[in-house]
Amino acid sequence: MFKKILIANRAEIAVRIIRACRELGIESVAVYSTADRDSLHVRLADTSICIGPPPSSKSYLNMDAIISAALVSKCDALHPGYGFLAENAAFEQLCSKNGIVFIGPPAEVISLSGNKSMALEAMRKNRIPVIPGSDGNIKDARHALACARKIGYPVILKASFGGGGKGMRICSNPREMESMFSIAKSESASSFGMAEVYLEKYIKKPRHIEFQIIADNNGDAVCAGERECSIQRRHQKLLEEAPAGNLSERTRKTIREYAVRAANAVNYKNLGTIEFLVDENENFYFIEINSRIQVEHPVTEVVTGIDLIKEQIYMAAGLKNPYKAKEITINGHAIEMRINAEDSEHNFSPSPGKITDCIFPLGPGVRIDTFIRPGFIIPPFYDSLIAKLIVWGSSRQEAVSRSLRALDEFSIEGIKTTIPFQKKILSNQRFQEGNIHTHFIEEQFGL
Ligand code: MV4
Repeated sequence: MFKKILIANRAEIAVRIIRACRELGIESVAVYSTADRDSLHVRLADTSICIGPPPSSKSYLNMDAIISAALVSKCDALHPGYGFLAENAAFEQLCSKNGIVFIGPPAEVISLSGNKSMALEAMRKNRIPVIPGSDGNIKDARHALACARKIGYPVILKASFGGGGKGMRICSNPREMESMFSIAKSESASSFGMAEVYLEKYIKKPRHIEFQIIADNNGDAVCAGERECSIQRRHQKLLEEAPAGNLSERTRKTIREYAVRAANAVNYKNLGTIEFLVDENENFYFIEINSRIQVEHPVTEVVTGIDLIKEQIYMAAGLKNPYKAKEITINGHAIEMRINAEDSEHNFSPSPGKITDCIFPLGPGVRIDTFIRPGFIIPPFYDSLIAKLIVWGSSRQEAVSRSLRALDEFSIEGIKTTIPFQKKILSNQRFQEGNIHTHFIEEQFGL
């Protein structure tokens, strides 16, 4: 087992990983930018090393500084968390070249997961349901028009190296395709450095359900249940749940089997997520693989009792997948509410600054993953997530009522947050009935 792990991240996920290391008796090394000098992960780690000034490019994305910190502190492994370098194949290779175990999938899996059209090709070959679409990247506007005519409008253009909704353009007819195609290519080139785009039939109002994979270095993969991730605003997840509601047991079981097949198709190792879209008739389609631990991993932890960060460390250390032998059971229902430093009553504008006071909800079934405390100053340089409120109930109904109770107790003074908006979501009748899809926020709140 590893003796010392460097956590190449910040904020709540860095705290989360340090806690797992502490419980496993593994020394933790935090890295931080000068803006995070006073952050909780720096305090909790056994050692901490400043890797640069606030801009991510000069700190949390600075591969050389991070590798140097790992070598100087004699770390034998590195956990990338999510975001930053978590899905950077070159960084995984740099870790391996320096004798540092990257706690995540190998470079070839990260690369394939990042190339959406290649990943789709691998799924087609393994007879995993994908959305009808172009066979690989679109060559030119004529090719796009021919594909769209064959599939039938509406269609969606997607950046092959995109993800998270970036570089997506919906076309409802040939005229729109003419203009959208060149826009999609230039957006893809400017956002991702690669202009390749592919095309799919556009699924109206789908649900976005992702399936958790645990795989050992032998490639033995299991599915640890699924998460409903449809409550999004402009492709930013706001609230996630486990298990996905309103899904027949037959469909749930079938997609879980396909998720394992998808992981095996790319020889997946460590933990990752297989994303599916599910339409109103429970037709389901693979859309992409996320080769990292997700922000919303706690809802899976709470309903399965599995510590997913520890599992990442075990799998990276070469242990056998224990869940091949023992059944993973799902107990109850969990909801995660993302608390962002954004003013949800004024167009979600960023609201960094000093937290003059904060009171966290507690009591049965309540978990908070955060790095904030009274007097802490939220820096303006990084993403706005400041806390995750994770609530467990014996049923979805209990999880909803307990979430509303917890949100009423949750107070953060000095900055604006998304707490008021989370209360609106949880109080919404359609939400409480479980009648949700990816356009729920748009439809119910006009956002
Ligand atoms: C789609 C889709 C509908 N049809 N593909 C969004 C990001 C990435 N994970 C895949 N996504 C989608 N792909 C087809 N063919 C719907 C989504 C989608 C979505 C689209 C618009 C607004 C919000 C969305 C939230 C989740 C998924």
